[in-house]
This record gives sequence, structure tokens and C-alpha cells, in this order.
Amino acid sequence: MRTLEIPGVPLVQALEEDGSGLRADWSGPTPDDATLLEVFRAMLTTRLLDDRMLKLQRQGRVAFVGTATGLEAAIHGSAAALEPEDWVFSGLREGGAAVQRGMPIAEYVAHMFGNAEDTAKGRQMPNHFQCKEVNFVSWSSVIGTQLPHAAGAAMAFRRRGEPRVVAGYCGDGATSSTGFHSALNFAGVEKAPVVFVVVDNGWAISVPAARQTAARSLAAKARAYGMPGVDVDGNDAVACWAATREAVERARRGEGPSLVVLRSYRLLGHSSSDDPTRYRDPEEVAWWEGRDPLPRLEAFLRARGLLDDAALQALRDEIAAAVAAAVDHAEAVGPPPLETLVEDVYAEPPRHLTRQVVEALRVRDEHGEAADLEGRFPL
Ligand SMILES: Cc1ncc(C[n+]2csc(CCOP(=O)(O)OP(=O)(O)O)c2C)c(N)n1
Ligand SMILES: [Mg+2]
Repeated sequence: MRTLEIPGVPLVQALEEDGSGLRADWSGPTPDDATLLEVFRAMLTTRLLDDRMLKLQRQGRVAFVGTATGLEAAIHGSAAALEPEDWVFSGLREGGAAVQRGMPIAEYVAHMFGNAEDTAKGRQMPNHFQCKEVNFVSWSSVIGTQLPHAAGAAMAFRRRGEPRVVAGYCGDGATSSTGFHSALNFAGVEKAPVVFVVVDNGWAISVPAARQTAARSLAAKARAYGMPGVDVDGNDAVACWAATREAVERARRGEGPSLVVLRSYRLLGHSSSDDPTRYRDPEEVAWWEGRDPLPRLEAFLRARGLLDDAALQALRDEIAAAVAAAVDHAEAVGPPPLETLVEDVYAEPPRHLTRQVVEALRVRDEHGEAADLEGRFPL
């Protein structure tokens, strides 16, 4: 049974369990009202987007989905601690942070469909977001590889004298990857302005955190790399913001990297290809469902007078309408043209790739477009 607290290990917590207020022992900062509302909006947007995307996947209209359900406070509380000029290297579940930073919902949905308006031109798996305008870097799927990229980018910014901080997100499973070690090692030695944010959701597909590392606290790993590490209640948006903010400010002051571990739980499957009932105890899932980060922050906003029934309904309606409009539009757009297949990879596509495109165009011209699978997923 995975629980939130690790005996003997300090845990950053700001909000009461029921969100009714700040804990009596909380002495850290609290986000201003605008930031609290921004975080709540982002959390609700991610919840509604994931819900809709999963339904579309079940209907065969989107190929793959990896949800952030249950992890919204960790993702959006931490992302709110960054500035627009900062950069984000994400894993599978942090795409909502790109929206929080200004990526249009329509662009998010276009990517999920991999259609002609997808900025990755349909070449990425869904949930592998990129958005240049908001400094959100594409991910390769290979667990942990984004972390050396994050450390390297941070080193580059420091050498150029640019006051940017880099956030490198990963999961609990990724902390056992070589990328994690290389990135934290380099960043520690170089005092790179990077914050490593672990969204510890308890599972790496079917492997529980306790089976992939003998370390009780993932944050304790920071010590070996000469940086501070902190374990945080990842379902507490205020604590996630405050802990990440402290690390971001430290990095911006030139004092080097930090490791922030946001302890939460993946409420749904690893992805739309997974059936978590095969390997998880339903009691454990139910326990974490009772700790849903959304109602917790909602209660806090209500207690602060920042939200009431009418405002919540209006927000829900607004987001749902934006998602619905983006989905309707995305379905009308169609796939990227075959002609774009090898664009953007080389300044001049090598001959063997050009030959493949020519061959694909010939097959299309002879046999027509690929068959409409009427909702069936081909793999
Ligand atoms: C190097 C590598 N090994 C294995 C995989 C297969 N794989 C995909 S997701 C995943 C688990 C990742 O777990 P975690 O880091 O906790 O992230 P989460 O999916 O829970 O957010 C694995 C092992 C991979 N993509 N890359
Ligand atoms: Mg995980």
C-alpha cells in the first residue's frame, strides 16, 4: 500500500487535507490570488482534456493517451513557479503545463490527433508535446533522456548570461535511469540553473516505486549530487508551488540545481494501452481517489472567497466549450500531407528518404488514400 508519508522523512505540506485552509504549521509563502486561480484553471483544463482525449481514444479517434489524472496539483503547482522565459523539458504527463504557459488548446488537440495542424506534423506519439512559443521542448519517449537535455540547456543559458531557469520533469521510474544520474551529476558539478521535478506517481507502468529503487525517499538521492532535495505532498498545489519556487529562485540566484519530488498517485492506467486493475490493489486506488487534488484546491479557493458555484460552473463551461470546439475542428482538418513526411529533419533530405516519399506518393496515386479504419486502431 503506497501512502503519502515516508516514516522519518520530512514532507512539505501547506494545505489542510480537506483544503479548508493552510495548515497551522505552514510558514512558507502562499501564491497570490491570480496564481492560485491560474493553477486551478490549469488543473481543471488538464482534467477535462484528459477525460475527453481518453474517450476519443476509446472510440479509435485518437491513437494513444497518457493521462495526468490525479497529478494535476504536482504538474500545475510546480509549473506556476516558473517564469515565461524559463524552459520546460517534460515527460509524458506534463503537456498541460504547455497550455498553462500559453499553448492554445486547439494546438494541444491538433497534436493529440497528429493532424495537418500538429506542429510535429503527426510524427510524434500523442502526449509528446512541444511548443516553441512557450519554451516547451519535445520529448523522445526514452525514459529519463530529457534530463541531460535540461541540464545541458541550463548550462548553455548560464554561459550565455541569460537569466533563464530550466525545469526538467520526470517520473519516479526515471529516477532509476542513467539519464537521471548523468543529468544530476553534471548539473551539480556545473551549478547549472535547473530544477529537477519528479512527479512521483507511485508506478512505472506495473512496477511500484518500491520495486525499482531501495531508496525510501527519492529526494534523498539529491545529496549524492551535492544539491538540496525535498519531498513534497504532490496533491497539495500550494506546497508544490512553494517548493518549486524556492528551487527556481535558488537556481536563478546562481546557487545551482535542486531536486523536487512531488509525491502523488496515478489514478488511471499508465496509458490508454494499460489495464491497471491487473496489478494494483483497488483499496490503494480508492485511498488516493479520496485525496484528489482538484477538490482540495477548489475548497481552498472557496475558503479564500476566490471561487463560488457560479464561477466554477462558468469556468467548467468555458473550458469544456474550448475543448469541444478544438476537437470538432481537429477532426475536420485531416492528416498531414504525405509530401511533408521527411521535411525539417535535414536541410536537404538524403536521396534514400526522398525516394521513399516518391514511392509513397506513387502508391497513393495508384491506390488512393489509406483506408478509413472506422474507429479501429490499426496496431
Ligand atoms: C529507456 C526506456 N526504458 C523503458 C521504457 C518503457 N517505458 C515507458 S513508460 C515507462 C515507465 C515510466 O515510469 P515513470 O518514470 O514513473 O513515469 P510515469 O509514466 O509513471 O509518469 C517505461 C518503463 C522506455 N520508454 N524507455
Ligand atoms: Mg511513475
